[in-house]
Amino acid sequence: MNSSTPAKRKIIHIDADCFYAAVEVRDNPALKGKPIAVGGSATRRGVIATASYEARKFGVRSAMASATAVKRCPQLILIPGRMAEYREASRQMHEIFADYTDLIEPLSLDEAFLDVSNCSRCRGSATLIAQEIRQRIAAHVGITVSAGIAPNKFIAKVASDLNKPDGQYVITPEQVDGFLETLPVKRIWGVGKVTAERLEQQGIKTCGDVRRHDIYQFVQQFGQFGEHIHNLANGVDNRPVVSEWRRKSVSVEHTYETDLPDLESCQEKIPALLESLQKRLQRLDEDYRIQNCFLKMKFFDFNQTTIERQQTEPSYADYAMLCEEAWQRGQVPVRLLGIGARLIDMTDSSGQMDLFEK
Ligand code: TTP
Ligand code: MG
Repeated sequence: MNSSTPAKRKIIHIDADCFYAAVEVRDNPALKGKPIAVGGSATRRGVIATASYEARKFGVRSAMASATAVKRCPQLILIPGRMAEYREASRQMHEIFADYTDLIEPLSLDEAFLDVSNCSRCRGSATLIAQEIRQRIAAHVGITVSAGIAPNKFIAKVASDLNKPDGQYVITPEQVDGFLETLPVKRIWGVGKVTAERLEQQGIKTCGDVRRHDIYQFVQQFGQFGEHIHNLANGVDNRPVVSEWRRKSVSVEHTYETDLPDLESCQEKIPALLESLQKRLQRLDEDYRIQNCFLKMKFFDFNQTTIERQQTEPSYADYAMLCEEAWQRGQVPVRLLGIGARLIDMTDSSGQMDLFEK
């Protein structure tokens, strides 16, 4: 067996169960037990954000076109989202997390890593802490969450899926080797279909198989990513829980009900997009600076293009110009437009170096 022992940290990964749908059921108990989904309208090119477990039985999935979802499940109750409510539920969850640790790394509204290595509550037992957090969320937020408890982030994240919904799964440091032995290699972050197929051709299906191969073989084949795969398969994941997440960009986009036929009709949409982008930019703290502006254009055939240019104070004129450039690349009707700003974080010393070097 490999000699690398995982660091003895206690990481909890929390993930709410069908989050948006759960908030909807909480606020309207008549929906309980029914196939529901939160998403855009089926007649307006809407997309499913999430579905209740009852709807999932019919094959309704996140990111699926709402029209397809309704075909699969004709009795589906489709509900438009209420982001403010989801944000509030997320904030309440975080308030509970903060009673146990400062080291909280959100991955999305309903998902976060907690490093509870130094938490003395629940006699310092991460298993009991997770249980208590889940009970408190159920009682005070009114939704269920699942948890994975493990010595590192990778394993905690995999584990939180294993007893979903409303469950938790613990992998102690002693159980790590046995757990990884049969874990499919595609459960490793970043290992997609292509990499998984390449590995399978070499007889490598599980993390256990990875461990029986030399790390140098992986580095040779996949570079730094190969080293990453080999490390994770060996239970070595020293990535800390980073409590302050900083963003790299802000953007807004819109899919239009009917395709925009020409450049003028695209440019007409920019003021409204710019208004919502500016609202988002205003919410950023003062340590952010804009470095670039960009525009994304998706054509009716789903081909898409993104154009970016240096600009610290992007205006309508900048986006209109990017729009013209993007349009020239396709010159066919447009279904989606997005605009955004690339950011620099002034509190990040590497970002400042970049600025001075330019
Ligand atoms: P997830 O945690 O991926 O999904 P979930 O909480 O709905 O279900 P699960 O029980 O499997 O964890 O995403 C959290 C929320 O993010 C989800 O409720 C809706 C939103 N979301 C989207 O809007 N689009 C997407 O494609 C996905 C995956 C999620
Ligand atoms: Mg979830």
